[in-house]
Amino acid sequence: MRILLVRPPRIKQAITLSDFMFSEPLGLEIIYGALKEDHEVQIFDMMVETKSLRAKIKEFLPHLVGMTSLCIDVVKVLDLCREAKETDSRIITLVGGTQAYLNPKAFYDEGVDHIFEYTTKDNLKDFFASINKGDIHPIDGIRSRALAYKSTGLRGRNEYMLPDRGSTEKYREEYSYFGYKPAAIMEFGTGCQKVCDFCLRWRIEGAEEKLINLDLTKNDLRNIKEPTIMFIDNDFLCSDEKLNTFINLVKDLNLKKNYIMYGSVKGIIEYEKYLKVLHEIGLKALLVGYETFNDDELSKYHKSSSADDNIKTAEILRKYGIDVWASFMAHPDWDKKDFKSLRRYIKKLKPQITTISPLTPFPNLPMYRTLEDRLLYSMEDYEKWSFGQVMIKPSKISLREYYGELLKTNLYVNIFINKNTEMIKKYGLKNIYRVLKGSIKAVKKYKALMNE
Ligand code: B12
Repeated sequence: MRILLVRPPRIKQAITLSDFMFSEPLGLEIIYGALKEDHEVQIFDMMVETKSLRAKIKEFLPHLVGMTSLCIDVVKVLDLCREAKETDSRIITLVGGTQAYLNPKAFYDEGVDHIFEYTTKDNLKDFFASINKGDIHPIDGIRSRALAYKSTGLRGRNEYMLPDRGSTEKYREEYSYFGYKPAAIMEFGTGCQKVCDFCLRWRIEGAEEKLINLDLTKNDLRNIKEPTIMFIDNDFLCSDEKLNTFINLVKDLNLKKNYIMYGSVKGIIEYEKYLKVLHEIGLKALLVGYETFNDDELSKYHKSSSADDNIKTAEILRKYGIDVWASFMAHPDWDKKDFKSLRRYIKKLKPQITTISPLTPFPNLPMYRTLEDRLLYSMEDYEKWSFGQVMIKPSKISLREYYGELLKTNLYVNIFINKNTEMIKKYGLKNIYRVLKGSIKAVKKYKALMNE
């Protein structure tokens, strides 16, 4: 069979990182790797492509079109599935990805034949056997239109299989991670035991931290040509076993690369003893969720760290020369004084990059129920659920003032606190220009929202 795997384009009106950076479609590379033996497969990355899906279908003539999805992509994915069928009515359409896992119902639509709620080697095999026979029957993890999208009832998780990095060869120069371009992404271990209340990520992968099969990881590391790897693991600093395995692997394979990882405050404090060697072997930056300056909020969010732990973490990372890309969440009950306290707090922490997003109670989270009556948009306004747009009505200041404070704080901390000359030296003028250009787009979107 000829199979076209598609990543939808940037949603221009949504507030997203992709205004200045986007990385490879790892999920599609995994699917490509799993199918390439038996099928003719291509990836069509619409984050990079300028051609339309229609034109690509006319050229490649696929039997099957598979789309990946994130929360903000729903409307676009449905449009593209319909476009595929309009171009050739025989095409079978599939949808997978994070949004299909978290909210498969969003894709119940006449344009979508099968929804992969989760994907494994086994359900892919069963699926293609059933398609070949023309016999659609219930398969774990798959909801089919012909069966009224009914699930078999068995819950499961996505399987990390070996991605085929060559499948995106022609796009790879475009993939970046903040100041690093080109950059690859990969996963070393799944799950997160921290189970923070606001976080979707452990809900996707589970609360148990597990290493991915070491042979698979070795193979994957050998295949990556880019000088920078961003590890998407929820918290890389989570066990002695994981850290020792990683350090030994990098040394054994004699890898000389830059690494970027997510690290929790708790993990950085607990596993400080590894930071010196991690830095020596290439760790350049940790993405740290400090979240807030306020201990009450940290405890309500079920964070296992305090505002003082955040300060301690910043000092530790400074000592080892590891950059901090910090993230914070603005609570909808904040007033101007709270934003001021946050700015003062960030001045103490001095991260190299800071993002401040409004707290987003995604519909799967327990906090959704408690904030539901203050929602500014409905669950079906998919493009708004970007984690960048204010979703809950602020209680102390107007929405306009709230956006104003978010904008002011983001600009203040990134222009005045971050050392911009140091950034140019680290990432080069071209990368700083790219990030700056994207940030200006984001500022414009915020300004438009202020005036809505
Ligand atoms: C890497 C990453 C990115 C990358 C690339 C994502 C991509 N796939 O294109 C970049 C940096 C571009 C990115 C951007 C954003 N991201 Co992001 N990102 C992640 C991260 C850290 C890992 C995702 C990943 O690669 N997982 C590993 C792969 C292997 O899993 P997967 O894609 O689900 O694929 C598996 C299956 O789903 C299946 N599959 C996938 N596609 C398909 C298709 C078919 C046909 C089939 C059969 C199967 C299949 O195959 C794989 C089997 O293992 C997650 C957090 C996390 N740990 O999940 C957040 C996450 C997915 N991102 C999120 C968000 C919100 C965003 C942004 C909107 C943030 C923003 N405001 O900028 C933007 C949107 C970008 C855009 N479209 O404009 C949310 C999504 C929430 C949701 N409900 O969808 C997450 C969960 C983080 C969070 N906030 O909790 N992101």
